[in-house]
Amino acid sequence: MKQFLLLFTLLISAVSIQAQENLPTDYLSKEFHKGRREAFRNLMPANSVAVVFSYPERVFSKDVNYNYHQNPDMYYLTGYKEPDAVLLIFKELQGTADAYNEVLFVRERNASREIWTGTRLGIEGAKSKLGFTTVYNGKDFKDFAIDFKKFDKIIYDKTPTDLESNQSDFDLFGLLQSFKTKAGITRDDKTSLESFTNITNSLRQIKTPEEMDLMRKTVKLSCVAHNEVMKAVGPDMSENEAEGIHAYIHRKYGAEGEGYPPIVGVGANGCILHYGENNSTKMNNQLLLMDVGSEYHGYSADVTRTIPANGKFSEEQKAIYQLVYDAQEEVFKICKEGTPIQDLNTKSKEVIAAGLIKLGIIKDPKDVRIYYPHGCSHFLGLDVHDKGNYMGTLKENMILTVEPGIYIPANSKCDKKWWNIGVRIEDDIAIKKDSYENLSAESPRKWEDVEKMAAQKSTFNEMKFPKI
Ligand SMILES: [Mn+2]
Repeated sequence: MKQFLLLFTLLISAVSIQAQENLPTDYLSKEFHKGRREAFRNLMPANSVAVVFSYPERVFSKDVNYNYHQNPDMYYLTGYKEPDAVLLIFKELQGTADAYNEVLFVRERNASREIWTGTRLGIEGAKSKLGFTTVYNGKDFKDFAIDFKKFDKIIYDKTPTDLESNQSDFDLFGLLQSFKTKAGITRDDKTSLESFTNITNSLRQIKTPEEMDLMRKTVKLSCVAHNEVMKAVGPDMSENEAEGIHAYIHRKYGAEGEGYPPIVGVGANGCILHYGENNSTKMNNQLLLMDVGSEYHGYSADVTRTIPANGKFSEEQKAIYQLVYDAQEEVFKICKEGTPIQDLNTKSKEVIAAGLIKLGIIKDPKDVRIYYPHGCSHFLGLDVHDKGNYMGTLKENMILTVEPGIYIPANSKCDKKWWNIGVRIEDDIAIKKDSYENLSAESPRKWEDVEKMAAQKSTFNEMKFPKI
């Protein structure tokens, strides 16, 4: 038995050593996360504590979970990527002997579980890799000596209400229960939730230089993917194959995956805003709308390109495409520090309304919302629809999308020559003092340039796979 245990231990240490090899070298540093906690603390009111939980694990089917995705706020403030964790940030130093102003409770190491689900960071890892000094296992949270009631404010985010305990009182369900019991919370306090939202909005809407590097990378490799797909698509390709090429290129360049479920739709499908089935087996001569962005070290790109599947825009497709392009160009002109964020949407609606009237598709500018029902811009970062204050003005180092669109489904009240044309062009913009930088400029937007890119030879068309 002893020998078995020894072998078992050796096996586990071999597994954990191996798992640490050949990791990416450009993850956010522990200094970054520490700096974000400092910035968060600076915005907290006197005598307050903030409580941040990991996101729950979610079921894909029966006993199989979705790939785990951390709560972006937890990742931003700690770099911790595992479930069942809670972070406490204190405005003032706590305790006397070993005073602390932050505590992280992590998943306990567990050799037999780690064989199944991978190496856990544990207390030591959270200290050495994430730079925390005060770290405990989740199971210690319940009895952790903290009197939440002594604080003037407890700052926390909305928590999930549909969890069931799956093992013990130190999974997320248990951590939440302990928190609410210790803090005497029976109903969420609105001002606590608002404080959390306000602080994380104001931090996450401005990107630090480290975040800017990751954003450039995720947007750039998404553009490379769009360009390769433009070259590869043809009337006989399926939506799903086009999505697969995007995914392949994202991963080839180091992305973890996609920042949101990819939208790859031809013709009528391109007119469905959050189309996700991507199951049309052929594209024929329709327009292909692709809203696909990678996630790189937590940061999401959000790029949309619309291309003719056969490589050439028809006159009607071109007219709609050009109008969307013009709207985007007009919005770019006001992308600089000081512009009210709502103006981006207003400007894009104005241009598209005037254009649709000119083409005879609508008569009343108010009807623009029939064919352009969504907003023009959102913040972009750890979330594809990132946190930020939408009622404020543009500030340096914000990153937003500019994404006007026109969608004319079949049976719309206009000439049927326009039916089933759906166009969106979406770029990711970094705001500067007097201007902007288009991070997604590498993928063509002008219709002439799109046709040129589509006419290029594709590596993917040269590849030979067995017939099945
Ligand atoms: Mn978007």
